[in-house]
Amino acid sequence: MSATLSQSAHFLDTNLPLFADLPHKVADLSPATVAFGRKEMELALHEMPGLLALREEFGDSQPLAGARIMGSLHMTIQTAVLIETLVELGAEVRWVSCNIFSTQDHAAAATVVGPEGTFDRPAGVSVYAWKGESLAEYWWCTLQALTWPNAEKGQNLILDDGGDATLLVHLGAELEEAGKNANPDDATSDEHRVILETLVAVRAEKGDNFWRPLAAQIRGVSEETTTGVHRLVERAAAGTLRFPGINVNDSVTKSKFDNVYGCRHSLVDAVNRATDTLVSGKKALVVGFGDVGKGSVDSLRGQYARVAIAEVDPICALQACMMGLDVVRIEDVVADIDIFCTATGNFNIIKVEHMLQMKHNAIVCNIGHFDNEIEMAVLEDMVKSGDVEKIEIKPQVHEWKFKNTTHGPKGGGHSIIVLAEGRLVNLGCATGHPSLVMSASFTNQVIAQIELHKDAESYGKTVTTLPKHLDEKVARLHLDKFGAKLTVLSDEQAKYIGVTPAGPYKPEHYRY
Ligand code: NAD
Ligand code: 3DD
Repeated sequence: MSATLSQSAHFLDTNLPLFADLPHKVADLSPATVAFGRKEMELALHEMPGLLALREEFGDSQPLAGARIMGSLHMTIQTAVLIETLVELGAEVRWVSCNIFSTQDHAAAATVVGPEGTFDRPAGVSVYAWKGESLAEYWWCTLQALTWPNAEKGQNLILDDGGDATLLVHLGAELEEAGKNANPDDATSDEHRVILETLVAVRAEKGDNFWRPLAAQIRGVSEETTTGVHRLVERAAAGTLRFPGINVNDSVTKSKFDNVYGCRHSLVDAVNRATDTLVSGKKALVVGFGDVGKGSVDSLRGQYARVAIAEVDPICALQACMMGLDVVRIEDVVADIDIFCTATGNFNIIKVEHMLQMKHNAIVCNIGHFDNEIEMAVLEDMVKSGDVEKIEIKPQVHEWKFKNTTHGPKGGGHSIIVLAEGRLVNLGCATGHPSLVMSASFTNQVIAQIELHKDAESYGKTVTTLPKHLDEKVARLHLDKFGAKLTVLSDEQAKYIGVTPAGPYKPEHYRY
């Protein structure tokens, strides 16, 4: 790596200066890794017609000229194609992953080098991401991507997935406005402590006016996922949102495709790659039967697992009944389940009290955004207390062996197999959703970024979704890939159902 490290203090256990002035930091920039990433991006682009179409439609007009985008979204091959689409439309971009396990290192490498660069003369985008980051490294990466070479020309847009980048900017600015410093002793989790330590370290190095000027340049954020949207809506309701947010998740062509069909593809992929355990015939419990839960159930049923669900929402529960699924409570079935998967976006779904009752070698995973769906922090504490032994089988696959239960082999302690340390399993143990599914999500993202760059100030401090005609445009862009032929509505028919022949074809309140 040619860049020299600055001399500022090292940050926590990263062995890296807090402000490293590095143009990028990825796992491996070797020619073979770069070439592998580039080839897979080439294959992916062919499966991402929406992004290809936007490059063709807007390549000349450069609608993102002047946009400086900081992205915090899983650094995968599909995201690499998204990034290069943003660049082709005129944007400057800096990027991190939004999860410590989801980076595909060859995607990061190819993105840093870019289409015109070489491994020894990278000419792509500043990426700070590698698979297997520590929590401190994760937040160090986020800080690097937020720190542009010229602070007066920092990011003016954020593209977020889960809201971590938006969170750090808001917390930093709020503390400065209150004339306060963060206090790591206020932390409610290991990750929260790292966030507070990050803020303390920044203040020590940059003083008390680092975050406010940075936040003031940001005109808006487009948010990828359900949990991130929840965080934005909470801030908007509390009056603390500093810039408008576009809720990409609730474009129909995102959540009813990515969240459903993406998880249908990638959950069983992850379970297979991680464990090689037969899924057919096994008893599986999916907790949460929303979009992700529906896709996850189909994924496991596709391998003929016997799937039940747990839900709190009677409508989703009734939908499950109509699909021939048992609707159960976890505590009633926990001893009988072979594969557990949480998909709620909530927390403390699978508790240690459940784990203590699980079958020997039951598989436990989460496909929601954060790791707190499974009580991982309590499990980690039991390692410290000697009640549980954590055994790495391979990266992102661990046996957690309970010392004091008696239903394990020969009456000894039983074990459970936890995937991706409770973090989203399809990106930690596999490669996430396929390109054609992510194409729809990311076409919405690019449209949202163009919209914010054009008109953010008109949105106020609100959270909005893209209009339906753009949702339908995204769908149209993907039909040819399936050889789908749309029927054309006659004027009379359009009038009869109260729409125009060109659409939109549904009222705003329509539920797909
Ligand atoms: P959703 O709101 O459609 O579904 C979540 C469901 O969980 C709801 O039906 C809710 O009633 C249920 N639920 C909440 N608390 C529960 C509890 N204690 N017990 C049982 N059920 C409970 O949300 P979604 O779009 O399905 O997303 C779920 C999570 O997955 C979010 O964190 C989202 O960000 C994430 N996500 C992950 C991926 C991925 O690739 N891994 C993709 C999209 C979204
Ligand atoms: N997500 C799943 N697969 C992905 C991939 N291949 N690249 C990037 C992100 C990917 C997560 C998305 O589904 C995100 O939209 C979310 O979590 O909602």
